[in-house]
Amino acid sequence: MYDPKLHFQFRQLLSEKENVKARQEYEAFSQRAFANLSRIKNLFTRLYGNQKNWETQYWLLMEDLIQTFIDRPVELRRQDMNREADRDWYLNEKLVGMMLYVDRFAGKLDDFESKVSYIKELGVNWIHLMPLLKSPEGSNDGGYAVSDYRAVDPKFGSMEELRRIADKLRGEDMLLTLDMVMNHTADEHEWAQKARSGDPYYQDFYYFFDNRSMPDWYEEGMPEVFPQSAPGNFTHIPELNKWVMTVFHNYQWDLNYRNPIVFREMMKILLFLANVGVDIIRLDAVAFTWKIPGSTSQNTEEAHVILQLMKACAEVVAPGFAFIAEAIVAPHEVIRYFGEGESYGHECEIAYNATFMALLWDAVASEDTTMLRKGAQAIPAKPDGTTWINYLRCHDDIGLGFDENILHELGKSPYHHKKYLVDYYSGNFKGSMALGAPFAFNPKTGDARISGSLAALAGLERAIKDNNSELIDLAIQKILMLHGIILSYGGLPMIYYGDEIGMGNDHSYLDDPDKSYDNRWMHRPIMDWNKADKRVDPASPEGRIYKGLQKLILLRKSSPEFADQNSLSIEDSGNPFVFSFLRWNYEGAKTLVLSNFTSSTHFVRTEHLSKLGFIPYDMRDKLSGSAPKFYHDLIEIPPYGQYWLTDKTTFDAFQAAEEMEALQSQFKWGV
Ligand code: OTU
Repeated sequence: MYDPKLHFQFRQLLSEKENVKARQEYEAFSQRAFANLSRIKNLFTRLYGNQKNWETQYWLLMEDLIQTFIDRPVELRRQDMNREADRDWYLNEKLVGMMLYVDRFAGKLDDFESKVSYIKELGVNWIHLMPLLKSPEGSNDGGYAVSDYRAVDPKFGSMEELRRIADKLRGEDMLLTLDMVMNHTADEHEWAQKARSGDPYYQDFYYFFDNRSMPDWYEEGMPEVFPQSAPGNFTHIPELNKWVMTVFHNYQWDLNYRNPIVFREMMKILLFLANVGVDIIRLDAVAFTWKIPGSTSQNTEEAHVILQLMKACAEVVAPGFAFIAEAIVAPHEVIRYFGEGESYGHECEIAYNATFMALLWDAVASEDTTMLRKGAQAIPAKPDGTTWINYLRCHDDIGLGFDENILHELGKSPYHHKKYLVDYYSGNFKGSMALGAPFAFNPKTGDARISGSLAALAGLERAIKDNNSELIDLAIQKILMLHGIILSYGGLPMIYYGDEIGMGNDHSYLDDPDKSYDNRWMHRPIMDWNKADKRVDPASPEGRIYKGLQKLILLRKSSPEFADQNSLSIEDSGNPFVFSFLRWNYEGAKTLVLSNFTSSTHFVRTEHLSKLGFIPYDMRDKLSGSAPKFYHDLIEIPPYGQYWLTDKTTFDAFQAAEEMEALQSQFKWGV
């Protein structure tokens, strides 16, 4: 809707600041603003329209947008204009991510710079640096408790160094992701300290209560995130004799987004990070940002409006800046983070496919893909132009919230099945080779999640300890097969650092009182560079995984049908041990991915391929470069084996692309 007064006032604000030298960029900025102003106003009034000061706050927000645009470096403004014209920049098959902790992976930011070549050698071109903004010295939840959003923690280096790395990555056509911890600050943040010293202005930045009556009401509906290490959702502040809301740890104070000043402050920080040169921001704990007493206080309508408003503002200032929703919630809830109604496709462009990740682990433990197939098929369709992050492991635990209807249908009891998975991955089940551990056991609900590195959960760590070469082979196959899935499935693959060389659990956290209460640290290893050096030895487990993964990445990048055009169909292979899905693009390329989830050989009828329009005996497997193995009218898939099957035309184009890709993957910086 066109609102003449709104446009007039915005023009006024802008003209006071306008810099004639960048006329073209300002023109583009105003056009984007005019296209979005009424939506921004509408979203803002939905959250704050009932407050006395809403109009003042609204105009201050407009000024913030103009100021952050003025502050936006010119290269980024130009990049915005290109990206706006081509939204494919975050959807394409060339993108492969890795997430890592700067300190645990390399040391300081400087040291990290010298390790970028290692990452790039693998084929990764998108890096998620785990939290590195200033955070308290003791417990800080791996940096997810921020005390200053505008400073890099000195233990990593400086903001200047971060900016330099962002520039260098851009020069290498690599993308950068950082976290925006938007639900809470550290109790050492300036706002929290002022609140603690009694300042009511800053107490209003958080959820403060004089007694237990409101907190008790909230508690009725709110689950506990860390029932063992941080029970309850409130913390008593003795010097004030007040209660403050702390959904995560007691040192992470939940921000009160009912206060429009909090929204504005966080919006400015978000755009500040965009201006540092972050391409894709991971918005942490987005499901939690708006609390309603008596409810779970997750996935509230207002939590979505906050994101939609943030997106609308970012679309004006920095349209080449994408959002990842970190919402580890049920599929029908996750899907809402891509935007609904008038904001359809305009909330977060990217979300973690946590359900798919957990289903993969379910299939590994069960040696059966029925649940995986049904569960993945039940994930609702998402808007065009949005995409998933597909991953196997990350710094968090694996949650096991499966669709109970599907479990029932398969004759499984949700309670017993979850218990089976936790026991299996903790190595407490006969025949299990896993070395993980239960995380966040809640005696009240019987709920638990799983910790452990990929190599620990997949049985590699144990097989190496036992020096069992047959089991080592199987575990490596399994690890590559799983990576082959996230690299070909619809979305963006995100590799977890250390997994590329099969790093096992790291128990050193137990000696650190600021970490020992949280066993997620077991799968946040300190990188072992001697182990990484073995990647050049093709006979070592490290070499087999690294080389295998490197090849999978190269082949993904040469397969345009793996770009996410909402072009994924999960099929029934006719064999419960074999997971099957079809990928295609609108230029006619298509690939069928078949994966054997068991330690024995399995077969799929050629009929499965012909039904999908393929001519079975003409098909080629991209992974081996040859035809698949036939046995009469069956295709044979070895233990934990995988095929990327395609027709001859797609295959020929693919081989040409592969050569090109191999040529292009050279590293420029540092020369
Ligand atoms: C996120 O976690 C982070 O990934 C965790 O590392 C942090 O501890 C947490 O936020 C607090 O900042 O909020 O939307 O282990 O899956 O807490 C889900 C549980 C989150 C995590 C969950 C998650």
